[in-house]
Amino acid sequence: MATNRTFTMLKPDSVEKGHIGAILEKINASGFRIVAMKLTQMTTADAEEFYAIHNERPFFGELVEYMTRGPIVAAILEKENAVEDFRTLIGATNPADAAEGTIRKLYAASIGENAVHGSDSDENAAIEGAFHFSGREMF
Ligand code: IDP
Ligand code: MG
Repeated sequence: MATNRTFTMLKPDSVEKGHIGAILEKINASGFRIVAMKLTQMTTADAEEFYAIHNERPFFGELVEYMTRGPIVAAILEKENAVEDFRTLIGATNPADAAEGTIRKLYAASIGENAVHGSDSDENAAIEGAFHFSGREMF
């Protein structure tokens, strides 16, 4: 059953470039309610666990390095059809392939440094949300 929730991270490049406000504005304007949110920094162990599914990929080391180099904004978002609609809002993994007006088209530099994360299923949204937040931090 769809939970109507998804999980996102505004990745270190978005925080470094001062894009937090603009990206959150776009998320709110697209009808998502913020259920939980915090500025935090992932440790190497955190990033290795969060992205464990990619640990055999050639870019894994680069990905862990990137995701731990500075703070991120982690958030749980709520909207009808949240997972799919948020993936549409962020655009393709590679910003070169992302549709006009999507967050990655607007703010991502490359396939590696691509500004935002969005969960790819309801199941992963629940796992990823629970990775970053306790029940008491959700509204
Ligand atoms: P997604 O974030 O659009 O779901 P995934 O394929 O799940 O994309 O990859 C997770 C993250 O790993 C991407 O968002 C990106 O930061 C990084 N990544 C994916 N493919 C590459 C690549 O070919 N080179 C470098 N980094 C990559
Ligand atoms: Mg993914």
